[in-house]
Amino acid sequence: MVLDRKALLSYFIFGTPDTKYDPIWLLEQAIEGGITAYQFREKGPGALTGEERLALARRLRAVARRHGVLFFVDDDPDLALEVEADGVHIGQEDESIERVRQRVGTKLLIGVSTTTLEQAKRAEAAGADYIGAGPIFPTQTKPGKPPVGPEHVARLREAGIALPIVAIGGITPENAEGVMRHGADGVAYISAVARADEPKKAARAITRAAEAGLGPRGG
Ligand code: 3NM
Repeated sequence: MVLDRKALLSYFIFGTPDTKYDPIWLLEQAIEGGITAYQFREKGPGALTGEERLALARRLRAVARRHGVLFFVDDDPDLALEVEADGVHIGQEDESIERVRQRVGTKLLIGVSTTTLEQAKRAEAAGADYIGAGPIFPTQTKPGKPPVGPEHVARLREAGIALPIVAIGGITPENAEGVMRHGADGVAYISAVARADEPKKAARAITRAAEAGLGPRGG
């Protein structure tokens, strides 16, 4: 499928370990708040496995489809194919982009997590459809990696990276607009919505901030 980069504007990610809420309710709330993409990332202590994981992925996929929200699966091309996701997202430690592309062909979009310019260049050359860039700010959700700061996004653009860039790591309604102004196509976030007291409100705030930072772009 062809990726419209506008669909990456407000990219919510979560799995059951990231939230106290019912996952179906949470995704519906976030969609009402205006998110444009969702990634199923069932990772960490207490994460579902096997049939339970597959069943939840199917239910969330159906919700996303009903509302025209892009649906990605983290780190599992087979599951992504099984539930007919729009795409699969892979990290630097996961299978190579080339191998994943061989497996999924053009059925699925491929997103790749990157921290450095070199990784971004490699992802672009290998045929990724978008890159995640981060962690932009300090984050508890994926500890251990020093943040690269919002200027990193501008550096990627200055270096000629043309792929859609989704900024991730410590994104909040307060900082999303500024990150977008550095040249990102979207912001991706877990805690800001999955752990919010009012997820719909949080999703709305972060989406509006991202829109404000997108501004009138050429092309
Ligand atoms: N990937 P929060 S940072 C899943 O830098 C993930 O590639 C990152 O969670 C990267 O919005 C991150 O709670 C965690 O900070 C994002």
